Amino acid sequence: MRLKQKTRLPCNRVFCFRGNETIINAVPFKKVFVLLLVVFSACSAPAQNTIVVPTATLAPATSVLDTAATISPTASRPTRAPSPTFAKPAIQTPAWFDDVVLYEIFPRSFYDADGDGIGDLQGIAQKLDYLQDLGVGAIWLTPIFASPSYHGYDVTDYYKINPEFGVEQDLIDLVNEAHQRDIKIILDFVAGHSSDQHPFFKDAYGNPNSKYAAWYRWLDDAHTKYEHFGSATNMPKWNQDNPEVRAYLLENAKYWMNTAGIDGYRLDYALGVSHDFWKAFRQEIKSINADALLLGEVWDSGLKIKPYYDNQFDATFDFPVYYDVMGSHDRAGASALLAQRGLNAFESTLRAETRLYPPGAQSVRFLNNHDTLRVMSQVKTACQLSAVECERHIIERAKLAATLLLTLPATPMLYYGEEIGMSGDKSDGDKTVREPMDWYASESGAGMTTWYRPATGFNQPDDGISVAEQQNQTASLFERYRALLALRAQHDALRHGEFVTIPFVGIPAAELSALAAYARVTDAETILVVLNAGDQAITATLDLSALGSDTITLHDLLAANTLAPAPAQNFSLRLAPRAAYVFQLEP
Ligand SMILES: [Ca+2]
Ligand SMILES: [Ca+2]
Repeated sequence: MRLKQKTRLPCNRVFCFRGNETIINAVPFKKVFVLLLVVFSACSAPAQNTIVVPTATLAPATSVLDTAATISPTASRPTRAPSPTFAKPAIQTPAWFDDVVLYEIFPRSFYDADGDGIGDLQGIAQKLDYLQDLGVGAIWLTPIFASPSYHGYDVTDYYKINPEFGVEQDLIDLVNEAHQRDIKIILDFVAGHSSDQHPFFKDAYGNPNSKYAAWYRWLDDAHTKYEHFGSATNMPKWNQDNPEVRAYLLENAKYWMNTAGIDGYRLDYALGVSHDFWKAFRQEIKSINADALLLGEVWDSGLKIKPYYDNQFDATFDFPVYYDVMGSHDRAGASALLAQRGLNAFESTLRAETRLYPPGAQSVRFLNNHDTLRVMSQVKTACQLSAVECERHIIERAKLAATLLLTLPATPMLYYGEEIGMSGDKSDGDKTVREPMDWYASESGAGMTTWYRPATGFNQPDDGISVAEQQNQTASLFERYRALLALRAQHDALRHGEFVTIPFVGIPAAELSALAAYARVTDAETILVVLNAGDQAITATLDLSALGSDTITLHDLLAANTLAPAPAQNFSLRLAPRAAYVFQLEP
């Protein structure tokens, strides 16, 4: 089979696009999200084609764990025209981060090694095999330093591991054991504020003569009123204009790089710290390890995120696409995954980001984190069917969400427990999205954390939501996640491929809003992803002519079956409700 010559549009390491130029140019980057201070998180259709083709009926996607290995290598293909050059200079970012799946751990809730009910660093080390088996390549730990709070975003000693989590050697051991499995570890760094229990703040409070008086930002002469993070008076802001403060924070960040060999930092509430500080931060960290990752939390629009790629961060979290998909971080029922508004809004946002960000800029794709509703709580809908049927629908939609997460450009991130469908809706504060990782059907056993077990909690025994109940169950959400991570690892196109929008043909707008289709394309292979978030099965016709062949044969990577060849320009697919398909084009 010979491919047609393909044209390439601008692309950087993270995002590359081809497709309908009209769509590209008509959609400005429109979304500006107001940063809501979350207290503790410091935190078209082408012309109707009259060719009639047989409809390929898809078998339900069931298991994939054993399918990817049977895929035959793709034949070599003609080389395409080279990419155009760019006026924007590329930034140097750690290549390893393009190839991993990141996993966020809230240490207190993950795994308890010493039986006190509180998750700890030794516990995380004991579950590295679990994470490796899942396919995780990098771990972000939320704050592990001394702090009076359960979440740790208010630090009292940047040089001391929270004794509840362990000691310095535990972190060194964890990093070493992770590295033996080729897993990276990044720590959360809170540069914007300290705890009001930090000894420097205690010394400076109400004491203008304190050695540390100029370390914080006072609002009165008596030094009793001060700037703080959001409404959290227990989080006084550092005065980073003071060179001593800057040196103190930078020395500390370097300390953990040198002492524990960590692989970089997630920079908390980056908006609260000056660009100048972050530039100095980058210089210091990269001087120790040029391959270290600097991942900034810039909870804002693409326009606000852009400046942080100027000699500051390698990567940022993709909040714009997050909001396209999930709708709201603190309100259920707003997600495009519920088919109530256009599912494919993320496509124009991805294009806008490509235009905005410099080549090489990295992003993190995510559906939830410790500050947001859990994705499982976002995909629940009012359901009039039997409890069993309703549950099945929710899990199908969670699998759809997972497929989107793991097939789009950028580095995907899972929030612990997402892979088993833990719920959490912030209805009773942030703790509700930080419940103990549910390892066992009974919710008790080695390593289960117990620090937060309210009667109203989402975790319940024998509800099907636990690692033990889902591991090796081919239809489970956990096994779908594991399969998708494996696909991403095995298929370079899913990690590095161009993003190509695939148009639907002749579908009414009302039905179109529940659908999305896109391809990930390298010279060696093409992966096609088709999503139906609606509650109705639909026969959809796609125009696959952008993929370069006149006739297309698709191999369903999740269901392990091959569809009959059909004309590219008018490819008909029967899509089940709440279903996601990942196809490889047969060469
Ligand atoms: Ca413990
Ligand atoms: Ca459970």
